[in-house]
Amino acid sequence: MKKGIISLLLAAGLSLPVVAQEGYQPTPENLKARQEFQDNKFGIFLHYGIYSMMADGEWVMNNRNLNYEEYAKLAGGFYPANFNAAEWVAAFKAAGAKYICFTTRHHDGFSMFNSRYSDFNIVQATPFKRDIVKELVDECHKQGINVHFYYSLLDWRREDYYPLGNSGHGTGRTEHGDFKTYHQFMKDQLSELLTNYGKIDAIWFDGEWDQNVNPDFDWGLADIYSHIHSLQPACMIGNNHHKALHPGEDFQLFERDLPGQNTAGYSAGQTVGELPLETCETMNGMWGYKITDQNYKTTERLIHYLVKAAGMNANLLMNIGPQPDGSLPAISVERLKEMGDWMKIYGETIYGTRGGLVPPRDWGVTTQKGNSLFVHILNLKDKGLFLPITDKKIKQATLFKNGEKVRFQQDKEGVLLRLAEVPTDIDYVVRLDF
Ligand code: FHN
Repeated sequence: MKKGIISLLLAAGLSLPVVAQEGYQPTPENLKARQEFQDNKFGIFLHYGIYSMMADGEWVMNNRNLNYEEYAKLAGGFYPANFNAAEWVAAFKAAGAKYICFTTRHHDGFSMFNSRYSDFNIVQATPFKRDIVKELVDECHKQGINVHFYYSLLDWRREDYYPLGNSGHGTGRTEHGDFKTYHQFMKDQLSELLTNYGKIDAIWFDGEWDQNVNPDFDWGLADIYSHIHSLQPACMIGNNHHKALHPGEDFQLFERDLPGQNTAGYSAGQTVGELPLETCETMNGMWGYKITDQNYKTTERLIHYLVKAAGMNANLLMNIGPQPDGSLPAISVERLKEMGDWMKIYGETIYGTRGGLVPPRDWGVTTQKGNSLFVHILNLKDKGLFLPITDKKIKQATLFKNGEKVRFQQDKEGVLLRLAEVPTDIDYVVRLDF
């Protein structure tokens, strides 16, 4: 539903005059964080909130026009008895993920952390009373996984999120307000998130597109971005606005598409920039838990997505929607394990690499590290593969999984790999050393 609205706006060429952090000079710590981020390649996205109890995705409040006062009553029954941060993080780590991105506050306005600035939060408004964000971050720090915070710019509940944008018209709030107080509220909450939880590696904004209907709307992002960078200079900023980068951002986001593609309709106005790239995708079809959505992608498809992202110089942020009781869906845990088994063997061809010198093709992609090029063959019906490598002399070619030599011929037009078999592995990786 929302996808349709966004696509329409993009097609109509509507966009906002966004003034972001002009003249932003990243600190050395921030530049280092960007490199580490690119090296990490694989993160887990988590959409978890009181909407999870409705089991119909994170847009349920908007989609069913739920009155904000009635919706708030969900909080009174939110008691995810099986939430166990240590188990979650261990499962992500076992998958080979190097960071998580957690929804600290989604469009419904509910804060999954303790906040002085809104009592509509997990500690004050639920019988659970535990700060899930704190437990999760502590565990990530303990188990050595980086932490990104998702933070919604748009809000379906507050009056001072005004003027209204595309969404949240049926939630019953009064339609007036002073955006200045909302802006200050976001800054205050970001101060909490960046001072109460130790090192946070990124803030991941979402919802800017909601105001595409109000062409003169100013989000005041320059102020927000410099606020974040002043609190934690290394903390990166990404914003899922589906457009080219704004000044002050440290990485570029893509939704349900690899950089340069636009099959999902979100990336029409988005050129691929120079900064680190990340693409997010769901493991089934929905971000927040949806009881009827058991349409989980196969492990092979998920691995292919990760590999293709790496070959296009991007990270994959793969989403899971935890269940109302706080546990992860069993199928997602199974997928995580299978991805982890694959990463244990092939991680070297993904982590720390950059998109390889041979551009992505239908047969697959290449990744590169130092003097090695990893040829990821994902879809080839023949025993031969031609690579247009003209400026590097190949010293040897080996099959990554067992080190066996791969025959090849190189001339001035490129390299012909002569494989011993038609590849059938999930990812048949040939390593070329220069
Ligand atoms: O509206 C959100 C949606 O609920 C989800 O959070 C995704 C994740 O990329 N972002 C928005 C849609 O673009």
